[in-house]
Amino acid sequence: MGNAPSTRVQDVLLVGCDNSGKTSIVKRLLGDETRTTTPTAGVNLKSVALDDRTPLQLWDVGGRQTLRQYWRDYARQARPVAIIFVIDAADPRRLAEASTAVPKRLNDPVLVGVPLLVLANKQDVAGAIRPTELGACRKLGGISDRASRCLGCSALRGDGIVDAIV
Ligand code: G3D
Repeated sequence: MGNAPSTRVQDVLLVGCDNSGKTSIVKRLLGDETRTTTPTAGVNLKSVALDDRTPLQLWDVGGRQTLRQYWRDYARQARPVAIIFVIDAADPRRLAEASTAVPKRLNDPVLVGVPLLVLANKQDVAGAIRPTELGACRKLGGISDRASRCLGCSALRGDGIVDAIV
């Protein structure tokens, strides 16, 4: 997400459907090994320093349908430097849902041009959609208005998360 050292905390917004693994990813980044998660009701704010560079504040926002209307409010509070869009790659049925729910909320003025990292989570599951199959994010609602990368990870195994973010 950039190489310039900074002491200012940088805010990162984590979005995606419920059950995609957002909270598990945050736990991995925090070094929390517990497997259990509870659905995020509003937003969980967590600070994490992955290396000696910029500390990040992660905004893990609830992904349930009824909560998505609030993403815009959190985005306006966070003014994020990056957005992480988490996909449950093991559940192709919800890809369509994710690909409409997230892109339409990226249009907010405070999110214009903010770089997007798409994490195709649950790569440990046999048959999970590979990041390359997501067509460099083009299947995800035709997002083409910003820099974006699409990478695979597994919050369960801890693979691919830190590398994707630093
Ligand atoms: P959310 O915050 O996006 O709603 P969670 O998602 O982090 O709460 O995860 C939802 C469920 O997916 C959890 O299972 C969690 O353990 C599981 N999960 C998260 N990441 C992975 C992964 O990489 N691989 C696999 N196989 N499962 C994962 P439960 O059973 O607690 O609902």
